[in-house]
Amino acid sequence: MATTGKPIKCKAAICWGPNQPLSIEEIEVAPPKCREVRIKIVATGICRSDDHVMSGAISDMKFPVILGHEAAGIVESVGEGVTDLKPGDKVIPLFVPQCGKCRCCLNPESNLCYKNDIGKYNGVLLDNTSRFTCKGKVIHHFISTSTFTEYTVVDEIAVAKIHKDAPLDKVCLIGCGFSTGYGSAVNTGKVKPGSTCAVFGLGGVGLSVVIGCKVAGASRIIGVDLNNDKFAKAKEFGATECINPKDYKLPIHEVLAQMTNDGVDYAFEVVGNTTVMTSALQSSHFGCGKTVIVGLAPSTAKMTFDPLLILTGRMLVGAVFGGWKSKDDVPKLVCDYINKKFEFDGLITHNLPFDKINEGFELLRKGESIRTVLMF
Ligand code: CND
Ligand code: ZN
Ligand code: ZN
Repeated sequence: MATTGKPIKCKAAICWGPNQPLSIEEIEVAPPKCREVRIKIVATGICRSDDHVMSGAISDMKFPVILGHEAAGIVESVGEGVTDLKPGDKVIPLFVPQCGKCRCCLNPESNLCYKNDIGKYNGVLLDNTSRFTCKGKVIHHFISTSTFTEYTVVDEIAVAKIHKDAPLDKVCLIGCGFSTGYGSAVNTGKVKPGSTCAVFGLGGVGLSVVIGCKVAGASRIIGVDLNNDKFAKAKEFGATECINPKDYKLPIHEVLAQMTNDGVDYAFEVVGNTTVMTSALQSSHFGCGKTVIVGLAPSTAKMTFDPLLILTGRMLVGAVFGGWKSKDDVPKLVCDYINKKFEFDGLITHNLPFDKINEGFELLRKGESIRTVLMF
């Protein structure tokens, strides 16, 4: 390609600091170094985790930063030593990398590769530097991905090659929302056929939990949300009932206990609120109920609960990216989507041109969108 080995000037949305809109700027993207890949992003989704950073909920974030972690694109060029990718390949960036060598990568039960940047937020690639500059300033990367830009650079272990027929404007959701929710049900929760599930929070990730519970054969899937507008879509995706805590005087875990003969088999927290996490735990059945934390709480929040809840046999688990081993599993999820094992196009309620990114965040904050996919 004409651009190989040279810096690329392109548009990106910069987050200069918390509590301000993103600003569309011209940036310079350096060529990929050894074992790195430069990608032209084609479509990127807006996830609540990006909004958490913008709202200042993640206190150790480094600014300025290019956010975005749910996307699909095409390889523009590769650095030295990259053998599994070439220019023109369709790819999905991975916010949980897979190095294949660390303790977690070698453990079949774990997917949180040591090379991840979640919770550390160093905001750099593995060589400890950034490939982005704007107005003479270095701009940080975000959780190994940074997709709110026309071009990004990622480490080879943080990008997966996908099927050449994959529609990028849809499968971008496999980069986070869909896979995180779906995997939380089928991998982390290991939902069993005939079971009863409760899903707290019916956004893009929560609805993907609903899809996972349904594929796993759950017989009851109860959606819980403060916004009644989310219920129609939840039922389309497989929720058998939906309830709004505002409609009840009783605490929601007592309502669920009455509905389910003392509690659900699986409860999923997909809001990012520690009070809701405790409610989810309380809604699960003693002796056998399992609660899965999917939501990202503010960095200073603490969850409190009576340990007797655990002593009496409830399980509390959690995972990032639905427990998937990203580099291995993302290509398979894309094939499963192409082969119609599941359907999630309905999660995309809005498409906007990239320049309207702030409008996309407003739609999410007002509860009007599920997923907005930005197109370049
Ligand atoms: P989104 O904001 O679309 O959905 C959250 C839903 O929760 C909305 O429908 C709200 O109305 C609802 N809600 C808010 N408060 C309550 C409450 N008290 N009780 C019940 N429902 C409530 O968010 P999303 O679907 O994009 O993301 C959901 C969470 O998942 C969020 O915390 C995000 O940061 C997290 C997440 C986790 C991971 C991971 O790897 N584990 C990856 N991406 C996002
Ligand atoms: Zn996400
Ligand atoms: Zn690893």
